[in-house]
Amino acid sequence: MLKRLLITGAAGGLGKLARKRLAGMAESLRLSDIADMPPAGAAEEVVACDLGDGAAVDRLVEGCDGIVHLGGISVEDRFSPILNANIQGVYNLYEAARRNGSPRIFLASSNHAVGFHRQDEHLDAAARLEPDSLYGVSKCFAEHMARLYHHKYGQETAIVRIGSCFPEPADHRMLATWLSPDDFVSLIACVFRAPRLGCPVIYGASANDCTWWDNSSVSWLGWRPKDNSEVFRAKLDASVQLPGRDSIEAIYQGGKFAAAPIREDR
Ligand code: NAI
Ligand code: 15L
Repeated sequence: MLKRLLITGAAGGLGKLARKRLAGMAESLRLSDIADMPPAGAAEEVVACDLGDGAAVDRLVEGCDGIVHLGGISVEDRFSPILNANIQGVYNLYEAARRNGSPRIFLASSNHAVGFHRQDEHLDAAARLEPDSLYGVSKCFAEHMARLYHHKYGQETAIVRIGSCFPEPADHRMLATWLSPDDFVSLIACVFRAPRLGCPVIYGASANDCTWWDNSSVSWLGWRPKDNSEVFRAKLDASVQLPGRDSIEAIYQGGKFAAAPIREDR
């Protein structure tokens, strides 16, 4: 069992889920975000921290033997907030980890690091990075930081290209990208249970019939997702309109992110 597991982004959607579901994985949880969080319960610490503040991130990581890194800008945005949270923030996290015993990291990357691959392509861990947004570019940066610190310092990171982790898929694209909350939690458990991790790329998707991604290179991890988005297909057919067949949204894996213009930084 871990002694102290740090969860960044603890006020966010996945952070709240992790707070609730990961309590049994560590003697205590250190929960951090820039946004307000409910007060600490038993075996919890709540620490406000801007990931862009290097000294604060150093203090945050000190004394932790595992990190679930969920904090940051989680959708397309202007460059400056992405720069602070996802680029400076990830640099700060890896430097803090280097100075504090290299705790294992579960890194929330995103399918948008490869979102400009077409929906008729099948991707494995060796797929070329093809970001579909500034957000996607920041996730490529994070993945490269993980690789760099692995090669230089042996830092272990699970680079998880999360698909769409929500209670249900919200549109037809998510039939391929959906990651159920239960499968998300079981993946984190596998990552911290593995005797040796290295720095693998893992696609965070459930056992969906419709799939674009191949996790065979990490079968050794023992993660066996259980849920399947197919159970939601009829509901989506009845309630959600399909995008035009020739639209960018329908062609590329990143969907709307691939179609969105770059936002000016003003
Ligand atoms: P979210 O937006 O709900 O949570 C992100 C949290 O990070 C927020 O609570 C926010 O306050 C915090 N944050 C933002 N800037 C910060 C800063 N400068 N310093 C400290 N904290 C900051 O996002 P969600 O859905 O919970 O996603 C968590 C992570 O997983 C994100 O890194 C996201 O990119 C990634 N991800 C999520 C997917 C999903 O389906 N939910 C899919 C792919 C990736
Ligand atoms: C992401 O990276 C986002 O964080 C999440 O909010 C969803 O938009 C998800 O990708 C997706 O592609 O559905």
